[in-house]
Amino acid sequence: MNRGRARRWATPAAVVIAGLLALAGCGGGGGGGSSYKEPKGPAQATIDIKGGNFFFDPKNPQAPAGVDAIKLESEQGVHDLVFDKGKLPGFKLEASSGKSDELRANLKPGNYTFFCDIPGHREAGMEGTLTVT
Ligand SMILES: [Cu+2]
Repeated sequence: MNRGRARRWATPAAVVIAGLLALAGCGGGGGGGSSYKEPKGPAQATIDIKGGNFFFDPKNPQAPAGVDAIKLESEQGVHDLVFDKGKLPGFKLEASSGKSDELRANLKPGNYTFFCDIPGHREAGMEGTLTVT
């Protein structure tokens, strides 16, 4: 009668597996953190945006649809660049004076509102719209 014994072993194993699955499920769920995944492939164009106190230049850049590089260069002060309304979640460029930051993004046709999310900067004028065609 080894069957009864085998059953007894099977139960704890199933519990452990179920527990592992539950853990994996918890950890995998997206919390909208700072992880941004760049698309594969080379950028077909680079969108150069300068930031300063308190402006973006150009304020309304244009770009072709597809994979583009977006570059933020700070002329003065520390600034960042994020997109509004859930577009490109996790995307964030940050640059201090004289430095630059760059990431690739897969852009679809449409308007992308971007801004500097350092408190007060957007209100002071650090906001723009990227038009993708
Ligand atoms: Cu700023």
